[in-house]
Amino acid sequence: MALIEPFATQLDLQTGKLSPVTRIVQRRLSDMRGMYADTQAENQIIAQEGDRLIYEVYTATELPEEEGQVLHCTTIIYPGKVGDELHMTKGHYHAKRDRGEVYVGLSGEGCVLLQLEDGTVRSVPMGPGTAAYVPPYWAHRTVNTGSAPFSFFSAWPGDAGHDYATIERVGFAKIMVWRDGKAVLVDNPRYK
Ligand code: S6P
Ligand code: ZN
Repeated sequence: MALIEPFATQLDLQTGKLSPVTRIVQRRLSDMRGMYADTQAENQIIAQEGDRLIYEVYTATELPEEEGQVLHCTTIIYPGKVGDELHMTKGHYHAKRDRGEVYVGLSGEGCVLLQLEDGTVRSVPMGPGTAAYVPPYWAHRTVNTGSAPFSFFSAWPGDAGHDYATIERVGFAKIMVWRDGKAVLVDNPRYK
């Protein structure tokens, strides 16, 4: 296993940004084609306002993706909706399904949606200071349920890996939508 020098990273608790930063991944609406339930709304946003920035992932230091390392980063999800569905991450299973993760809320309001392969879904609300546990076997996707950016810190085992393809294919059985002035979890009409 690689021997890493100890180091610290500065976390901005207001914005969720890390410094120094070596990699910022930006996910725009076009990177998530087909993930929001309302495809018409998705196409309309891209045609009328352009390719909206949905979320960013800040990584301070590239660590080897191997057993024993603890990978970590922050995510900032900007507020907004596609149709009535709230801005969210793509979501994934870990390639090694028996690897868990911890999320710590920094700013804004949101939730983590979790799903087992049999379609069981759970929703865990998050805000500043919430430590949410993502147990092994659960796919996870985070959602901004507020009107400000929602940011959180995450840490997971170095050998977990990421399986995006399964969620791209089947989706989540529930989606978080804005109805009557609040965020509610409803059945996903496009869940396969
Ligand atoms: C990694 C962890 C998070 C997400 C990030 C973006 O295991 O769960 O750091 O990568 O929140 O979400 P996604 O679904 O695009 O990776
Ligand atoms: Zn993960």
